[in-house]
Amino acid sequence: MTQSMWHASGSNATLIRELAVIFGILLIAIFGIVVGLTLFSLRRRHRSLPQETLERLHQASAGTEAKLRTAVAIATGITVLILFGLTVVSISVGKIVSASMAPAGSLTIEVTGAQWWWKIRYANDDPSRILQTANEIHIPVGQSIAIRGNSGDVIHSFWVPSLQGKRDLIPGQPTYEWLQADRPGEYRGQCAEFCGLQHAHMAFWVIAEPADRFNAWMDHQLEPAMEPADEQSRRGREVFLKAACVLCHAIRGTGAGAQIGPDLTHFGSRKTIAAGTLVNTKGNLAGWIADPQNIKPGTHMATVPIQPAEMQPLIDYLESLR
Ligand code: HEC
Ligand SMILES: [Cu+2]
Repeated sequence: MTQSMWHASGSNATLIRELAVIFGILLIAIFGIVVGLTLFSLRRRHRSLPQETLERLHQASAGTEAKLRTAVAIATGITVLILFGLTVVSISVGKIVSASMAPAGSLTIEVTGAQWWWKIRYANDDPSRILQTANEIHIPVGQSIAIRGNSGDVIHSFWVPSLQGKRDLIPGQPTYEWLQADRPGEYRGQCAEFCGLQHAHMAFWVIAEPADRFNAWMDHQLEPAMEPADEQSRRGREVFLKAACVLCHAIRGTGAGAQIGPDLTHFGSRKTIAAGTLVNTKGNLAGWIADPQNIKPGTHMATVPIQPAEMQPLIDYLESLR
Protein backbone atom coordinates (compact mmCIF):
# COMPACT_ATOMS: atom_id res chain seq x y z
CA MET A 1 0.00 0.00 0.00
CA THR A 2 1.27 3.49 -0.71
CA GLN A 3 1.39 6.42 1.64
CA SER A 4 -1.94 8.21 1.38
CA MET A 5 -4.39 9.84 3.74
CA TRP A 6 -7.18 8.77 1.34
CA HIS A 7 -6.52 5.11 2.21
CA ALA A 8 -7.49 5.52 5.85
CA SER A 9 -7.23 2.33 7.92
CA GLY A 10 -7.57 3.67 11.44
CA SER A 11 -10.24 5.70 13.24
CA ASN A 12 -8.17 8.89 13.51
CA ALA A 13 -7.10 8.74 9.89
CA THR A 14 -10.72 8.16 8.86
CA LEU A 15 -11.82 11.28 10.74
CA ILE A 16 -9.10 13.34 9.08
CA ARG A 17 -10.12 12.02 5.66
CA GLU A 18 -13.78 12.86 6.32
CA LEU A 19 -12.81 16.37 7.38
CA ALA A 20 -10.89 16.81 4.13
CA VAL A 21 -13.89 15.56 2.14
CA ILE A 22 -16.30 17.97 3.87
CA PHE A 23 -13.97 20.94 3.37
CA GLY A 24 -13.19 19.90 -0.19
CA ILE A 25 -16.76 19.45 -1.39
CA LEU A 26 -18.06 22.58 0.30
CA LEU A 27 -15.25 24.84 -0.84
CA ILE A 28 -15.30 23.53 -4.40
CA ALA A 29 -19.08 24.12 -4.52
CA ILE A 30 -18.70 27.68 -3.23
CA PHE A 31 -15.87 28.34 -5.66
CA GLY A 32 -18.10 27.08 -8.49
CA ILE A 33 -21.01 29.30 -7.45
CA VAL A 34 -18.84 32.41 -7.12
CA VAL A 35 -17.12 31.88 -10.47
CA GLY A 36 -20.47 31.11 -12.09
CA LEU A 37 -22.09 34.30 -10.79
CA THR A 38 -19.08 36.37 -11.78
CA LEU A 39 -19.17 35.08 -15.36
CA PHE A 40 -22.93 35.61 -15.49
CA SER A 41 -22.71 39.25 -14.39
CA LEU A 42 -19.78 39.94 -16.73
CA ARG A 43 -21.89 38.75 -19.67
CA ARG A 44 -24.79 40.93 -18.62
CA ARG A 45 -22.65 44.03 -18.36
CA HIS A 46 -21.44 43.63 -21.89
CA ARG A 47 -24.91 43.75 -23.35
CA SER A 48 -25.51 47.43 -24.18
CA LEU A 49 -28.95 48.68 -23.24
CA PRO A 50 -31.04 51.26 -25.10
CA GLN A 51 -31.25 54.72 -23.51
CA GLU A 52 -34.90 54.46 -22.42
CA THR A 53 -34.37 51.16 -20.61
CA LEU A 54 -31.51 52.69 -18.70
CA GLU A 55 -33.72 55.58 -17.61
CA ARG A 56 -36.42 53.18 -16.50
CA LEU A 57 -33.85 51.24 -14.49
CA HIS A 58 -32.71 54.43 -12.82
CA GLN A 59 -36.21 55.18 -11.64
CA ALA A 60 -36.66 51.67 -10.26
CA SER A 61 -33.36 51.90 -8.46
CA ALA A 62 -34.76 52.73 -5.02
CA GLY A 63 -36.64 49.41 -4.80
CA THR A 64 -33.79 47.49 -6.45
CA GLU A 65 -31.35 48.94 -3.94
CA ALA A 66 -33.33 47.58 -1.00
CA LYS A 67 -33.58 44.15 -2.63
CA LEU A 68 -29.86 44.06 -3.30
CA ARG A 69 -29.10 45.05 0.27
CA THR A 70 -31.18 42.15 1.58
CA ALA A 71 -29.45 39.75 -0.83
CA VAL A 72 -25.99 40.86 0.32
CA ALA A 73 -27.03 40.58 3.98
CA ILE A 74 -28.32 37.03 3.45
CA ALA A 75 -25.17 36.01 1.56
CA THR A 76 -23.00 37.44 4.36
CA GLY A 77 -25.06 35.53 6.92
CA ILE A 78 -24.63 32.26 5.01
CA THR A 79 -20.88 32.87 4.71
CA VAL A 80 -20.55 33.45 8.45
CA LEU A 81 -22.61 30.32 9.20
CA ILE A 82 -20.49 28.16 6.89
CA LEU A 83 -17.24 29.49 8.36
CA PHE A 84 -18.55 28.89 11.87
CA GLY A 85 -19.68 25.36 10.99
CA LEU A 86 -16.31 24.47 9.44
CA THR A 87 -14.49 25.87 12.48
CA VAL A 88 -16.56 23.73 14.85
CA VAL A 89 -16.06 20.56 12.77
CA SER A 90 -12.36 21.22 12.40
CA ILE A 91 -11.80 21.87 16.11
CA SER A 92 -13.76 18.77 17.17
CA VAL A 93 -11.80 16.51 14.82
CA GLY A 94 -8.56 18.11 16.03
CA LYS A 95 -9.51 17.41 19.64
CA ILE A 96 -10.28 13.74 19.01
CA VAL A 97 -7.24 13.15 16.83
CA SER A 98 -4.80 14.81 19.21
CA ALA A 99 -6.08 12.94 22.28
CA SER A 100 -2.83 11.62 23.71
CA MET A 101 -4.05 9.06 26.26
CA ALA A 102 -4.14 5.57 24.78
CA PRO A 103 -6.74 3.17 26.20
CA ALA A 104 -5.40 1.25 29.22
CA GLY A 105 -3.49 -1.91 28.38
CA SER A 106 -2.23 -0.64 25.04
CA LEU A 107 1.09 -1.84 23.74
CA THR A 108 3.59 1.02 24.10
CA ILE A 109 6.10 1.71 21.36
CA GLU A 110 8.76 4.35 21.80
CA VAL A 111 9.68 6.10 18.58
CA THR A 112 12.83 8.20 18.60
CA GLY A 113 13.61 10.32 15.58
CA ALA A 114 17.25 10.64 14.54
CA GLN A 115 18.85 12.31 11.56
CA TRP A 116 17.69 10.46 9.40
CA TRP A 117 16.24 7.23 10.66
CA TRP A 118 13.90 5.90 13.35
CA LYS A 119 14.86 4.13 16.55
CA ILE A 120 12.01 1.85 17.65
CA ARG A 121 11.69 0.39 21.14
CA TYR A 122 8.86 -1.83 22.34
CA ALA A 123 8.36 -1.10 26.04
CA ASN A 124 7.54 -3.90 28.46
CA ASP A 125 7.40 -4.32 32.24
CA ASP A 126 9.39 -7.50 31.73
CA PRO A 127 12.90 -6.34 30.77
CA SER A 128 13.53 -9.54 28.80
CA ARG A 129 10.71 -8.53 26.44
CA ILE A 130 11.91 -5.03 25.64
CA LEU A 131 12.74 -4.96 21.96
CA GLN A 132 14.97 -2.50 20.17
CA THR A 133 14.83 -2.23 16.41
CA ALA A 134 14.72 0.40 13.66
CA ASN A 135 12.79 1.80 10.70
CA GLU A 136 10.05 -0.84 10.71
CA ILE A 137 7.18 -1.05 13.20
CA HIS A 138 5.08 -4.18 13.45
CA ILE A 139 1.75 -3.87 15.23
CA PRO A 140 -1.14 -6.23 15.93
CA VAL A 141 -4.19 -5.29 13.87
CA GLY A 142 -7.29 -4.03 15.71
CA GLN A 143 -5.41 -3.14 18.90
CA SER A 144 -4.65 0.32 20.22
CA ILE A 145 -0.96 1.19 20.26
CA ALA A 146 0.45 3.96 22.45
CA ILE A 147 3.24 5.89 20.76
CA ARG A 148 5.74 7.70 22.96
CA GLY A 149 7.65 10.05 20.71
CA ASN A 150 11.07 11.50 21.33
CA SER A 151 14.02 12.86 19.43
CA GLY A 152 17.74 12.49 19.82
CA ASP A 153 18.70 15.59 17.86
CA VAL A 154 16.31 18.01 16.12
CA ILE A 155 12.52 18.17 15.84
CA HIS A 156 11.06 15.43 13.65
CA SER A 157 7.43 14.53 13.04
CA PHE A 158 5.97 11.04 13.09
CA TRP A 159 3.38 10.61 10.37
CA VAL A 160 1.59 7.55 8.99
CA PRO A 161 -1.15 9.14 6.86
CA SER A 162 -3.25 5.96 6.70
CA LEU A 163 -3.30 5.58 10.48
CA GLN A 164 -3.03 8.91 12.30
CA GLY A 165 -2.26 12.63 12.13
CA LYS A 166 1.22 14.13 12.46
CA ARG A 167 2.88 14.20 15.87
CA ASP A 168 6.07 16.13 16.50
CA LEU A 169 9.05 14.41 18.09
CA ILE A 170 10.84 16.95 20.25
CA PRO A 171 14.26 16.53 21.92
CA GLY A 172 13.84 16.08 25.67
CA GLN A 173 10.07 16.55 25.61
CA PRO A 174 8.20 13.27 25.10
CA THR A 175 4.96 13.50 23.12
CA TYR A 176 2.17 10.96 23.30
CA GLU A 177 -0.46 9.71 20.94
CA TRP A 178 -2.11 6.48 20.00
CA LEU A 179 -3.06 4.73 16.81
CA GLN A 180 -4.78 1.60 15.64
CA ALA A 181 -4.87 -0.24 12.32
CA ASP A 182 -8.31 -1.60 11.49
CA ARG A 183 -7.06 -3.65 8.55
CA PRO A 184 -3.89 -5.69 8.10
CA GLY A 185 -1.49 -4.06 5.71
CA GLU A 186 1.78 -2.27 5.17
CA TYR A 187 1.54 1.44 5.74
CA ARG A 188 4.27 3.85 4.76
CA GLY A 189 5.21 6.65 7.12
CA GLN A 190 7.43 9.66 6.64
CA CYS A 191 9.07 12.37 8.73
CA ALA A 192 6.83 15.42 8.35
CA GLU A 193 8.98 18.14 9.86
CA PHE A 194 11.96 19.42 7.92
CA CYS A 195 14.94 18.06 9.83
CA GLY A 196 17.96 18.62 7.62
CA LEU A 197 19.59 17.42 4.44
CA GLN A 198 18.09 13.92 4.26
CA HIS A 199 14.65 14.77 5.63
CA ALA A 200 13.03 13.39 2.47
CA HIS A 201 14.84 10.06 3.01
CA MET A 202 13.45 9.53 6.48
CA ALA A 203 10.65 7.06 5.91
CA PHE A 204 9.52 3.91 7.69
CA TRP A 205 6.94 1.15 7.42
CA VAL A 206 4.19 0.18 9.80
CA ILE A 207 3.20 -3.43 9.27
CA ALA A 208 -0.14 -4.37 10.80
CA GLU A 209 -0.74 -8.10 11.08
CA PRO A 210 -3.05 -10.49 12.94
CA ALA A 211 -2.16 -11.00 16.61
CA ASP A 212 -0.67 -14.49 16.18
CA ARG A 213 1.63 -13.36 13.38
CA PHE A 214 2.60 -10.28 15.35
CA ASN A 215 3.42 -12.38 18.42
CA ALA A 216 5.52 -14.74 16.33
CA TRP A 217 7.37 -11.76 14.87
CA MET A 218 7.94 -10.33 18.35
CA ASP A 219 9.21 -13.62 19.79
CA HIS A 220 11.60 -14.01 16.90
CA GLN A 221 12.87 -10.41 17.07
CA LEU A 222 13.56 -10.79 20.80
CA GLU A 223 15.99 -13.58 20.06
CA PRO A 224 19.66 -12.76 19.54
CA ALA A 225 21.02 -12.77 16.01
CA MET A 226 21.09 -16.09 14.21
CA GLU A 227 24.36 -17.99 14.15
CA PRO A 228 25.93 -17.93 10.68
CA ALA A 229 24.75 -20.99 8.78
CA ASP A 230 27.77 -21.35 6.50
CA GLU A 231 31.45 -20.51 6.17
CA GLN A 232 30.77 -17.43 4.04
CA SER A 233 28.48 -15.83 6.66
CA ARG A 234 30.88 -16.78 9.42
CA ARG A 235 33.59 -14.85 7.58
CA GLY A 236 31.14 -11.99 7.12
CA ARG A 237 30.57 -11.78 10.85
CA GLU A 238 34.33 -11.60 11.42
CA VAL A 239 34.59 -8.80 8.88
CA PHE A 240 31.79 -6.89 10.61
CA LEU A 241 33.23 -7.38 14.10
CA LYS A 242 36.75 -6.29 13.23
CA ALA A 243 35.67 -3.28 11.15
CA ALA A 244 34.51 0.11 12.43
CA CYS A 245 30.87 -1.00 12.02
CA VAL A 246 30.89 -2.03 15.70
CA LEU A 247 31.50 1.58 16.75
CA CYS A 248 27.96 2.46 15.72
CA HIS A 249 25.85 -0.69 15.37
CA ALA A 250 24.55 -3.42 17.65
CA ILE A 251 23.97 -7.06 16.73
CA ARG A 252 22.66 -8.82 19.81
CA GLY A 253 24.48 -12.06 20.50
CA THR A 254 27.78 -10.73 19.17
CA GLY A 255 30.24 -8.28 20.69
CA ALA A 256 28.67 -5.37 18.79
CA GLY A 257 26.57 -3.21 21.11
CA ALA A 258 26.83 0.40 19.93
CA GLN A 259 23.68 2.49 19.69
CA ILE A 260 24.73 5.28 17.29
CA GLY A 261 23.08 3.68 14.25
CA PRO A 262 20.16 1.28 13.70
CA ASP A 263 20.16 -2.05 15.52
CA LEU A 264 21.08 -4.72 12.98
CA THR A 265 20.20 -7.88 14.96
CA HIS A 266 17.44 -8.82 12.51
CA PHE A 267 18.36 -6.47 9.69
CA GLY A 268 17.73 -9.13 7.02
CA SER A 269 14.04 -9.26 7.97
CA ARG A 270 13.46 -5.59 7.14
CA LYS A 271 11.98 -4.38 3.87
CA THR A 272 14.28 -1.44 3.32
CA ILE A 273 17.77 -0.03 3.91
CA ALA A 274 18.47 3.40 5.43
CA ALA A 275 14.96 4.47 6.46
CA GLY A 276 13.07 3.53 3.32
CA THR A 277 15.74 4.83 0.93
CA LEU A 278 16.56 1.51 -0.78
CA VAL A 279 14.81 -1.83 -1.12
CA ASN A 280 16.63 -4.39 1.02
CA THR A 281 18.51 -6.45 -1.57
CA LYS A 282 22.11 -7.69 -1.57
CA GLY A 283 23.01 -5.36 -4.42
CA ASN A 284 21.60 -2.29 -2.70
CA LEU A 285 23.25 -3.27 0.56
CA ALA A 286 26.62 -3.51 -1.18
CA GLY A 287 26.08 -0.04 -2.64
CA TRP A 288 25.08 1.34 0.74
CA ILE A 289 28.07 -0.05 2.63
CA ALA A 290 30.55 0.86 -0.13
CA ASP A 291 29.44 4.50 -0.27
CA PRO A 292 26.60 5.59 2.03
CA GLN A 293 27.40 9.26 1.38
CA ASN A 294 26.68 8.77 -2.29
CA ILE A 295 23.25 7.29 -1.65
CA LYS A 296 22.27 9.58 1.21
CA PRO A 297 24.60 12.63 1.20
CA GLY A 298 25.15 13.87 4.74
CA THR A 299 24.06 10.62 6.43
CA HIS A 300 25.73 9.96 9.78
CA MET A 301 26.97 6.59 8.59
CA ALA A 302 30.67 6.77 7.82
CA THR A 303 32.21 5.10 4.81
CA VAL A 304 34.21 2.20 6.22
CA PRO A 305 36.81 0.79 3.83
CA ILE A 306 36.03 -2.87 3.16
CA GLN A 307 38.34 -5.06 1.04
CA PRO A 308 36.60 -6.18 -2.17
CA ALA A 309 37.04 -9.83 -1.17
CA GLU A 310 35.38 -9.15 2.17
CA MET A 311 32.33 -7.34 0.83
CA GLN A 312 30.41 -10.42 -0.35
CA PRO A 313 30.78 -12.34 2.95
CA LEU A 314 29.76 -9.20 4.88
CA ILE A 315 26.62 -8.76 2.78
CA ASP A 316 25.73 -12.44 2.96
CA TYR A 317 26.06 -12.28 6.73
CA LEU A 318 23.92 -9.15 7.18
CA GLU A 319 21.19 -10.49 4.87
CA SER A 320 21.18 -13.79 6.78
CA LEU A 321 20.17 -11.89 9.94
CA ARG A 322 16.48 -12.59 9.46
C1 HEC B 1 29.83 6.39 12.38
C2 HEC B 1 28.82 5.42 12.68
C3 HEC B 1 28.60 4.28 11.72
C4 HEC B 1 29.51 3.39 11.23
C5 HEC B 1 30.99 3.33 11.49
C6 HEC B 1 28.76 2.46 10.42
N1 HEC B 1 27.45 2.79 10.42
FE1 HEC B 1 25.96 1.81 9.46
N2 HEC B 1 24.67 3.27 9.96
C7 HEC B 1 24.95 4.36 10.76
C8 HEC B 1 23.83 5.24 10.79
C9 HEC B 1 23.72 6.56 11.53
C10 HEC B 1 22.84 4.65 9.96
C11 HEC B 1 21.48 5.24 9.61
C12 HEC B 1 21.72 6.02 8.35
C13 HEC B 1 20.50 6.63 7.71
O1 HEC B 1 19.52 5.93 7.50
O2 HEC B 1 20.59 7.84 7.42
C14 HEC B 1 23.40 3.41 9.48
C15 HEC B 1 22.72 2.50 8.68
C16 HEC B 1 23.19 1.25 8.36
C17 HEC B 1 22.42 0.21 7.73
C18 HEC B 1 20.95 0.29 7.37
C19 HEC B 1 20.10 -0.12 8.55
C20 HEC B 1 18.63 -0.01 8.32
O3 HEC B 1 17.88 -0.63 9.06
O4 HEC B 1 18.19 0.72 7.44
C21 HEC B 1 23.24 -0.86 7.58
C22 HEC B 1 22.88 -2.22 7.00
C23 HEC B 1 24.52 -0.48 8.09
N3 HEC B 1 24.47 0.80 8.57
C24 HEC B 1 25.64 -1.31 8.08
C25 HEC B 1 26.92 -0.88 8.44
C26 HEC B 1 28.11 -1.66 8.24
C27 HEC B 1 28.15 -3.05 7.63
C28 HEC B 1 29.14 -0.91 8.70
C29 HEC B 1 30.61 -1.24 8.66
C30 HEC B 1 31.12 -1.53 7.35
C31 HEC B 1 28.58 0.34 9.20
N4 HEC B 1 27.24 0.31 9.03
C32 HEC B 1 29.32 1.37 9.77
C33 HEC B 1 26.12 4.59 11.43
C34 HEC B 1 27.31 3.90 11.19
CU1 LIG C 1 13.03 13.98 10.46
